[in-house]
Amino acid sequence: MKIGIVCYPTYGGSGALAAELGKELAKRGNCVHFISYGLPFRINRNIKNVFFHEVEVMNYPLFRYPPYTLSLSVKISEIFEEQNLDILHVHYAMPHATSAYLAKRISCNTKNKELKFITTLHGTDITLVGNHHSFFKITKFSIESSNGITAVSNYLKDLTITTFDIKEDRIKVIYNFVDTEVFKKDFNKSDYQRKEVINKLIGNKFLEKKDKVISHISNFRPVKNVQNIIKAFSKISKAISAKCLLVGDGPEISLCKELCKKLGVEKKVIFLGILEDIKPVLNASDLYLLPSKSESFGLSALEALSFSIPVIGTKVGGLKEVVFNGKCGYLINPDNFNEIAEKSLEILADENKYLNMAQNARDRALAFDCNIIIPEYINYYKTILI
Ligand code: GMT
Repeated sequence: MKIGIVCYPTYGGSGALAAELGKELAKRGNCVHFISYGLPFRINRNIKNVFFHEVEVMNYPLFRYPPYTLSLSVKISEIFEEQNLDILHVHYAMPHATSAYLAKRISCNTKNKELKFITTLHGTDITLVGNHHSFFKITKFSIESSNGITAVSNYLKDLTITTFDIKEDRIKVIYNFVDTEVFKKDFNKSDYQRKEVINKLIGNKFLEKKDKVISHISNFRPVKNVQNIIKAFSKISKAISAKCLLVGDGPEISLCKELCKKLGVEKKVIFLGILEDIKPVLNASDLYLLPSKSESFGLSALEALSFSIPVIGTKVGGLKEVVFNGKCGYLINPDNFNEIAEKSLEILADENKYLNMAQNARDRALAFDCNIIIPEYINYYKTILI
């Protein structure tokens, strides 16, 4: 198949998922055309069957806000016609589903083939952005105009139905996935050798042999609740020898750095910024924290589970469909950083419990392996194309 993928190229779950999906589809012999304003962050230019088409955004003194949605619509319709795409898959409703709808209408007039598009709802496009009154009607319209709709969890499907009054049978749940053969702890290396890879990256001996390593990866938006990770870590590091690796960048990063200083943990927490490859971080980690205020699935938690890392995540949203409470980690109230600290210590201080949870984590991730989930997408494309 020739498949167009529209996504945000920046650091975030929907872009990561779209990039991984494109690579998996390409591996299976499909031609994948990414359309975005930048190269998606997990894609490089030398992948077989993967192409990238940049959307040029024109600026003009009259425009206070350049109309990206329109430029994207035109680019989609051009690529659809030039490449003879079979299907378009847009990730994140806002404004991608709207642009896809416009492209479909544009191409109806110029080509005899109809552009069919699928919209995947990822989370904040429903929970925070798309439901804002200034976007509500266009989000509902664009979702309903899609030929197919997928949601990344049952939680998100139900929320979309109640928020936008979408018919239940129009939304298919297809979970996030992970390549468990690639996202896998390297047990051929010792704990310390895995830490040394991070020390090399940083350029000093930040991680010591005795340290327990706690990590978190995100775009540091308020919804990610990173400040509660730091508050919890401050308590954990008083009880055991521990270090914290924070990956990513975003609006709350300065606040988080200040908080580290205020709590006196600035030498034990390192901000690694945006990393192309997060695998070395997960390879060196003992525990992963994701206490978001809302999380529709939690792709980064799944990637951690795949590295046999227990996860402490939020009770709120779809993470409970991924992390089984008490088995491969714990689900907590995101406002309660004391609980994050208590549960972290409970897991890290008891070796038998830790090993059991680490094994359960890996087993849980196997249920979301790409070889299980990618065929679900391919079959869905086929049903939409009938
Ligand atoms: O907030 C983010 O992490 C970014 C966001 C996005 O849309 O880029 O991620 C969402 O999509 C991921 C992939 O489907 C999900 O695993 C995340 O749970 C979801 N984030 C939220 O719901 C906050």
